[in-house]
This record gives sequence, structure tokens and C-alpha cells, in this order.
Amino acid sequence: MQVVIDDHRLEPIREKVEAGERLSFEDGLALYRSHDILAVGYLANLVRERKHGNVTYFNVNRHINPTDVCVASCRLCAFGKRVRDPKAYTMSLEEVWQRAGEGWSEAVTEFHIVGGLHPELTLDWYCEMLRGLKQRFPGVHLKALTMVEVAYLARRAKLGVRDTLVRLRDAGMDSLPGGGAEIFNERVRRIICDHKIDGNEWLETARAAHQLGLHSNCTMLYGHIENEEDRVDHLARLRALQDETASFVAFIPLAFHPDNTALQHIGRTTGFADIMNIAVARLMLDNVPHIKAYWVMMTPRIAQIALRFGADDLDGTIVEERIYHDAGATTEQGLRRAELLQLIRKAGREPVERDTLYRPVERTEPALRVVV
Ligand code: V47
Repeated sequence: MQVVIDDHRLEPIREKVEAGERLSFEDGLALYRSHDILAVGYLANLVRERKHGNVTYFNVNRHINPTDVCVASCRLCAFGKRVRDPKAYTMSLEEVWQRAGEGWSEAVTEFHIVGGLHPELTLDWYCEMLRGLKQRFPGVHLKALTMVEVAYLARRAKLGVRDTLVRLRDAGMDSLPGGGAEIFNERVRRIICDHKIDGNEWLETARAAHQLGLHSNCTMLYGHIENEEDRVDHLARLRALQDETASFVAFIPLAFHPDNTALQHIGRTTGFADIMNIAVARLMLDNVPHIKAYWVMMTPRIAQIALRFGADDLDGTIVEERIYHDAGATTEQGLRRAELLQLIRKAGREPVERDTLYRPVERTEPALRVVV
């Protein structure tokens, strides 16, 4: 089927996509600068269906944020609090383990664990937390700690990043989430998150994790002060590392939520921008297997549309989300498995429950027992 492309600057890109050729930096810019969302979406969907057919993935997971205390004070963030802030919280190890169990009724296959950069919690504390979770929930995959948290723990423990990762892996870390990447460009980073590791350090930490055999996700935060060049540069740098390690499993474009942040004057992203970021990512990141439409951030309604514009994954049940809700997200805290199935089916896609590494999970209803 030939789709009409209104924006004729996209014709050379269509030819490349149809021939399975890699897109250039300039192609990325042309995609972002186009308003022909149907043409960009058509091309992204072509790649998405080539890779995954009609399947859309989701998982049954639970987010755990052990602390919101953070020394970084990023302007982009509403979650992090100063250690002396009366509203700040830090869970005890017992509380983390107990909180983890509260999602158990739906047979969770993944704990997604991220938090602030706490000035007192040690690497040993995190190792103990992971060991305790593994002991209590041996079948659950621990997707834990962003590159930013790992680099911070390494610095505080006076260890190299590699040795820190070895300690965490031996304690039970199975993979790493994709957060903290934001935008790699230094000018942007100095404004939105000046006290955390720079873009090169984020990529170096990811490389070290991948070299140890750990998979991870990757993200990009858009809709603040970055421009199209910054976004394409970010995607190109992720793509270059992926050429080397092939260990990024999924990419998640994250829409900036301004409420309660120091960048509150910036408006929210539009549905148009959210869909375009999914589509352009699918087209530029030809070597990253999965593109996630994170429903908490996009709303289930837009995430569902994204399944026809390049995304093949909706993320999960989540149960309890704090980072986006502190920044004004109005979505639910979590969704039930049945609701995810419904969203996917109503988009005409075939739902497949996956584990963190995208292996299918089979359930025997009604116990929702994991049999993989
Ligand atoms: O690292 C923080 C971003 C990330 C705000 O790997 C904000 O499967 C928008 O990384 N507005 C955390 N974004 C979320 C994240 C994630 C989510 C879902 C799945 C996975 C995965 C990873 O959220 C942070 C930061 O980049 N963030 N504050 C804000 N105000």
C-alpha cells in the first residue's frame, strides 16, 4: 500500500525505511521538523510491524522507590527532596521488602526499583536490599538502580563503576532501568540537572553494565528546553553504544512534567509531541528492539494510539508510581492486568505478557501463576 506523504522532504526517508537502511542525523531532524504525523507514523509503524508483527507487550510489575531523598536537586524533578525536608521519606529495609509484597497478588514478575541519591544509604545497604528481595521473591526480576544511582554509589564507596556493578549483580540486580539519561547535551544538562553525572558518564556506566552481561533500558526526557538537534544527538549516541553492546532492551521517551519543579513555567507536552517522539525513536533507533509507550507518562489514551505509531510495549501494572505523580501526572497509580489487555486489544493488537527481557509469560487463570 502506498501512503500519501504530504511532506515531500520525507520522500528520501521513506525510500531508506522501505529499503531497511539506517537514517542519518539530518533524517532525524527532518522527521522532527515535519508536521506530517501520519507519514512519520506510517514509516514508524512499518518498522514496528517488521520487528514485532501485531504483538504488543506488557508486563506485570511493581515500582518501588525506597527513598525520595536526593542530593542532586535537579530542576527537572519534583520527586527528590533534601535530607532534612520534613516531607522526605526513606524506607527501612523491612519496609522495602514489605512494600514489595503488596503487589504480589497479581503475580508480579518484575520489581522496578529507583530512588534519589541518598547521602547516607551505602552500597552495602543496597546490596542487602537486593539480597532480601531475592530471598523473599526468588522468581521476580530485579530491574534496579539507574546509571546515575550506580555512579553515585560507586563514588561514595570509592570503588570503580565496574566493581560496584559486580557487587550489585552478585547481590541480585538482574538488569537496570533506563532513567537518568535525560538529554546528553551539556548545555541542556547544565540547566535541567547540573549535579548529576554527565552524558558521557551515563553512557560509560551503561557500557560497563552491558560488558558485565547486564541488560538495561534507555530513555530520553523531552519537552523542556532541548531542541531537535539535542534530541537527535541523544538518539544517535544511544544508537552508537547499542551498535557496540546490543544490550539495550527498550527505549522509553519520557515527556517532561513541569508541576512542582523549578521549570514549572514550561508547559506540558502535547499529544502530537508525544506521538512524534515515539515514531522518530522507532525510526532512528533501528538497533533497539523495543519502544515503550509508558502509559503513566503519556496517559493510557495516547499510549494506546502510540501502538500504531511505532510503540510495541505499554510497560506494566506499576501499582504505585511516585516520580510522575509528584510532577503533576493525573493518570492512575497503576493499572490492572485486565485493563492493559483491554487497551491493547481495542487497538487491534495482540497482547503478550512478557518478563523484563521480553520472554513470554504464561498464566493459568485465575491464579495468575507464572509458569516460565
Ligand atoms: O530518570 C523525573 C524522569 C525518570 C520528571 O526503564 C521526569 O523500564 C518527567 O526512567 N517529568 C524515571 N520526567 C522514569 C524512568 C522509567 C519509567 C518507566 C520505565 C522505565 C524502564 C524507566 O523520569 C527519571 C527522569 O528521567 N523524570 N522527573 C518530571 N518532572
